[in-house]
Amino acid sequence: MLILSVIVSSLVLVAAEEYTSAQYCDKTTKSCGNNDEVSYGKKHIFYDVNPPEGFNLRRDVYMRFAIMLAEAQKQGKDNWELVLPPWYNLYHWRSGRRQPTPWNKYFDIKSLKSYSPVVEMHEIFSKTKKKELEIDVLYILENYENPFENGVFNEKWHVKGECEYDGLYWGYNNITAKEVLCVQFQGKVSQLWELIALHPHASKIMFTHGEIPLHDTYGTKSYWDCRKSMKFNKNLIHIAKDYIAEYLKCKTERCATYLSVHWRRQDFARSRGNQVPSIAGTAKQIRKAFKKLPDMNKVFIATDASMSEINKLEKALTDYGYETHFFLPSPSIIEEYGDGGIAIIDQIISSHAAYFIGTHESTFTYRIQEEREILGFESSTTFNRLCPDTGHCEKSTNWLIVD
Ligand SMILES: Nc1nc2c(ncn2[C@@H]2O[C@H](COP(=O)(O)OP(=O)(O)O)[C@@H](O)[C@H]2O)c(=O)[nH]1
Ligand SMILES: [Mg+2]
Repeated sequence: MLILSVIVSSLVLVAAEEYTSAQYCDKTTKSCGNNDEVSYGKKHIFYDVNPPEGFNLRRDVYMRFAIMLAEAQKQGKDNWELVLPPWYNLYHWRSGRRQPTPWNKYFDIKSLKSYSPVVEMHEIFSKTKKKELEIDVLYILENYENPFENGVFNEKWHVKGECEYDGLYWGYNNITAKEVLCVQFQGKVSQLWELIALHPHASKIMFTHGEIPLHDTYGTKSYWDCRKSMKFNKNLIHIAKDYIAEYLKCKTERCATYLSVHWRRQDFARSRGNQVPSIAGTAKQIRKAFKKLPDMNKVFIATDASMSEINKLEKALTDYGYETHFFLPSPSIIEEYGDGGIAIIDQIISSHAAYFIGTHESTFTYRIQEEREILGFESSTTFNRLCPDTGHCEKSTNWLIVD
């Protein structure tokens, strides 16, 4: 058994290396070779996000930067590109993938590029022919201790001075920085141009804690244009659609055959116990929703719950007479796409359901709601949430699409 698991894990590593080898060079084990800088005339913005943040908040942080670059491009500032930060060591993704994963594993890069000037990390390496990369200025963003000085939230920043970077550069050993500066920052992402302007000769600028700068405007047409361009990788869409056709008996974009639920557990169940329902409470709320959908009896559950919780919910729903579905990935899907890909498949399946119930304040749920807005569902079928068993249940905010 041990031997088998060693073989399986080395296969995963080999597979991971295949698609990252173009940009990945581990200084400790290989010669990194040719270091001649061959610039292709573009300047680059790199960013990273606070390590514990999950995939779906990271998608929102991406949008802040992508919109910043797209808006600048519209105003003629067209010499900057945004480098897509490879996915590495995500807190919730426990299985497989120890190497940095490029965005094309999860997204349609052509579509991202149609909205904003973005490049994959490996494109930088292959275009410059350089095996090591030196960032000119790395800004470590920090929050102000008191964001509301004299009771007001003002936009501002303050360079504190040189400091140390103890991050991982997305898992790469061949990336370094010439200058590292700590800066307190609050306000809109477009304010970062002011920090960039302090170094007119720099061509590679990086920001850590990309979650600190805020959207310039949230929920506007730019927001939705960017959001629409965040299409998933076609293979993941294909897997999800095959599943929907086979198990949920639907071949259209807006299905009429099933209800879907995003049942967030893990850290939510542990640290927000009074905001999420019990297993029995979840089943009861699903039954209540079915009362509004008289001809339906299929439910799809997207979840990060443990197997024992899944079994209990499945039993409760089956006892009520509902046909209950979970996406159970094959070993080859786990190997190829890891936890991130499986989460995306769960999101796609949930997005196409006739009726959706999400988890309050989960960015995983928010991204499903946005997808449903893009698909053109009635908002009453989308902005529904699981309530705690007892106590107040605040209504979901309806973030409607702007075309
Ligand atoms: N497969 C799967 N994974 C989930 C689900 N819900 C949460 N997760 C995992 O847990 C992570 C939650 O982090 P995040 O994306 O930030 O969403 P949030 O914490 O709910 O706001 C996701 O990225 C997934 O890896 C689910 O329904 N299905
Ligand atoms: Mg999270």
